[in-house]
Amino acid sequence: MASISARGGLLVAAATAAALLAPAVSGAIVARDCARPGAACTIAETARRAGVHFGAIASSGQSDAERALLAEHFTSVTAENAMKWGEIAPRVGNYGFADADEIAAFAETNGMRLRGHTLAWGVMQMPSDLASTVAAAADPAARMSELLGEHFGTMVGRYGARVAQWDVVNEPLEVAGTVLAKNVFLDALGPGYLGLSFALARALAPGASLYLNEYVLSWPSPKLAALRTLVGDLRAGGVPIDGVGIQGHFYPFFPLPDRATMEQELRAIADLGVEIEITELDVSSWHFRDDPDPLARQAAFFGDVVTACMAVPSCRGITTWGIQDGDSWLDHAPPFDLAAPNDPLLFDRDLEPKPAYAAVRDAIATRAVPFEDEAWGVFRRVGKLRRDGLLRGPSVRTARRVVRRAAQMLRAERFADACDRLARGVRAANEATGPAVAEAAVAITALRLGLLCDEA
Ligand code: 9MR
Repeated sequence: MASISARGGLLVAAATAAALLAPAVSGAIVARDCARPGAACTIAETARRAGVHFGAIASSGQSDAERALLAEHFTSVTAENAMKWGEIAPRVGNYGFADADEIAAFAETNGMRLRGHTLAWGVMQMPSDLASTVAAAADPAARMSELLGEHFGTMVGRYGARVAQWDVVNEPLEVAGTVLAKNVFLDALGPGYLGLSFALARALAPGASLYLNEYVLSWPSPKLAALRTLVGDLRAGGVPIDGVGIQGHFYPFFPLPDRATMEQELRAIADLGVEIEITELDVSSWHFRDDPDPLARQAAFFGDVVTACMAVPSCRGITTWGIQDGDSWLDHAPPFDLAAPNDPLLFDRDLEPKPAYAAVRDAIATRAVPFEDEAWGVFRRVGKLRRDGLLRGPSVRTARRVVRRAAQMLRAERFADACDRLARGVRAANEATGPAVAEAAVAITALRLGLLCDEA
């Protein structure tokens, strides 16, 4: 069912403004319907149309060409390392912001969402003197709370205006276990470090989405049940967890789950009432090493992961943990380096899209509403407004007729013709009378905006 409400307030506001003007009919319409499988759209274009995010990581070592791919094909950025506590402050309080600043500026310049990764990760990449500083304090728990508060305050103070989503806590559970991982925060504060971290983040970043990010969840396992219990209990206790990040590293040497299983797992977490994202997706080619067409198999698996996410309404985004195969952590981290080259990403070493790219794009497209369906929705809406007596006059008939014609044009991929009809539809709606004139004009204008009718 078509809906323009999903497009968000900004677009509707823009449509309202545009509806006041008589729309110009453009001669050079380039719109493609990204909701169609096989459309000539980038992943980023398709993701925007589907209302989801598709991201990748940024690091200071990336080339200009890699950054160009990031900006063109992705909608969201996560700093691979630069925002981790020990990377940005190798010693407690000793901050060097250059790399994180650069990545935040890159995201902003390119209109991309920024995920903040990560505020509290107690296992790796911490300031080298964090544990000793806390241990030396007269009251280690108080000192750790204070340091967490200072660190969160520093990070949210500097990046909060740009970070839409924070991985507040990363990997709180043991690798494949059901208990909290032993770490510097648990040592000092006990399990209460989780509640404290989210409460701090909420107070500092009231508008951001707060995530708990966890790994080794992609297979049915007791860890998944433990995560559900953990998140459920924390939320029941008032801890402000908005979302759960499922990392989605499909390492070599571990079996791959099937699509139905992945979907079940995502639903099991979404059923807690949280939003979810797949935050660190990569798929080692090791899995397909004996296949006659490894790239096709890898593409099919990527498609399955993304399809599973798209099938679960609370699954709002996906981030791949890298851009191109030549730059993946898997090739350097034991034991996964034994499978190098893992080639786990969407672009190859020549920065060309792999078959997985199109598989991902088409899977995302399943959540986008085709323009044609949207046009039929507008057609029905205008009809209802007329029946309800809210839209009156002879031009209503014209508006309905041209919108119906536009829907037919869209089915035939005659975008310029559809834009032309929709422009007439806006004019006709504006010539009607009754309290719903603006609503009808906005609905038709919103469709024109989605189609990029006025862009060359
Ligand atoms: O990709 C990151 C790699 O460069 C670092 O050496 C590594 C150190 O821990 O962290 C990698 O990113 C991890 C992420 O921050 C959290 N989930 C697991 C990721 C892969 O190890």
